[in-house]
Amino acid sequence: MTEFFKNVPEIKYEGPESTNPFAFKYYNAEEVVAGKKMKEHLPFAMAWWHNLGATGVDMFGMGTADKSFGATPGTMEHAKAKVDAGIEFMKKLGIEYYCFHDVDLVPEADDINETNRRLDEISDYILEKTKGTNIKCLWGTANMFGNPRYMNGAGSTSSADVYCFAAAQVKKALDITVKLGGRGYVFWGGREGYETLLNTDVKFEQENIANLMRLAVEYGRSIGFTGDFYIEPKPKEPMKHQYDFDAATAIGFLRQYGLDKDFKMNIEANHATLAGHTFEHELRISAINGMLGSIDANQGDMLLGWDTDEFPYDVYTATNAMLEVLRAGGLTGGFNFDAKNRRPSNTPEDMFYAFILGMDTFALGLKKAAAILEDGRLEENLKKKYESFNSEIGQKIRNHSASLEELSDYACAMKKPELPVSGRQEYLQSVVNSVLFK
Ligand code: XUL
Ligand code: CO
Repeated sequence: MTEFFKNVPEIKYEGPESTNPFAFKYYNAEEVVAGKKMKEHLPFAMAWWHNLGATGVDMFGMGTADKSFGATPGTMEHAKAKVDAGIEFMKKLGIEYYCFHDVDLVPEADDINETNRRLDEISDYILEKTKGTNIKCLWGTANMFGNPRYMNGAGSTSSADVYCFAAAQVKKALDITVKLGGRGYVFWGGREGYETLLNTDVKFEQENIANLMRLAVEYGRSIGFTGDFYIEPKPKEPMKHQYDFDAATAIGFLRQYGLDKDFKMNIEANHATLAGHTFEHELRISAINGMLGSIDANQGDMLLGWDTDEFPYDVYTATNAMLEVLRAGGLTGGFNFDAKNRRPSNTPEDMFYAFILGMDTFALGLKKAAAILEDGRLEENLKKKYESFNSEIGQKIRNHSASLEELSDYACAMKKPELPVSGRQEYLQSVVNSVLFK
């Protein structure tokens, strides 16, 4: 069998002192942190589209990376070479999951029946090639934003015919996800939004999107899909205004249309920052609503207003994110590197450096978040901050047994309250630093 990454050995853990570029410095799959193995805390996934597909094409120029894997792009031979290369890549890194869009797996044909046939063929091939390994699908999805037919959206399209094509793609992508053992199914509404209200019926479009999701749930459950459906919120790009702006918006939408029992959030770090939030904010909002499902692990650039999909290297952010994940008791999904190499990092070796960086960053984040929880000063401060709600009147507020008049009488009898306790933000930030750089 062809070896695609001949210059790259199996990547092993060598510890922080190692200077070997092909070694993990922090990710040690079997090491137990906060009661679980690192690999159980961090089910990492490879995004088929970026890792096996993205060549660095941008608005100003052609690709710089060769992702042909010895075959002609646009052919089934190439689709199969991608499977072979992808499996070798995952094995060398010890990654057990992958995520895909339907058209990442095969070139789309003019006739949807032929595309579906190709999907059957490639999914058979993937099953055959992953047999006897631990490699399986984390989540699948349908690309309902690339083809020109989706210029007005998929669930939100103005064309009933296009809506049926979206339904057909969702149906097939669900079939393939189930066949490949996927834990989840994602809806990222790339074109589900609008450019101008002058030509848009927002209510009509949102009802149609919800209906498509409801049909997907009904069909998925009927073919034995027991995993979670996910919405991946994003505020903008490609549309000026996307309906799934952020976690709070998407959760409200799911509740409004009765989809909240089947759906959770797939939170992407770069989407969070585009919405003007931190990554950890989006994780917290999802978690407190019981909807923290999966993570698209990447990083944006605060100086750029678009989705740069960088590999995560910011240990502060990863630590804050892992604090949220640990407090929530983990994910039902995993950590999908929806990230790509920078255009000038164009060699096969760079693909590995990128994953080593991302995996080590989250491993460090996990270790540091566990150490912060163990240290206890943050949790202790939190308890102290809300301590006044343990008083008699505080208890009544918490169990909703006091009326507005009673609270008012209490305040009037007091004449003037003391100031709340200090937030101690700077102290807490120095606590975090002292744990991080111990
Ligand atoms: C786009 C994005 C997608 C989704 C899957 O910004 O994140 O790749 O993750 O459609
Ligand atoms: Co994503």
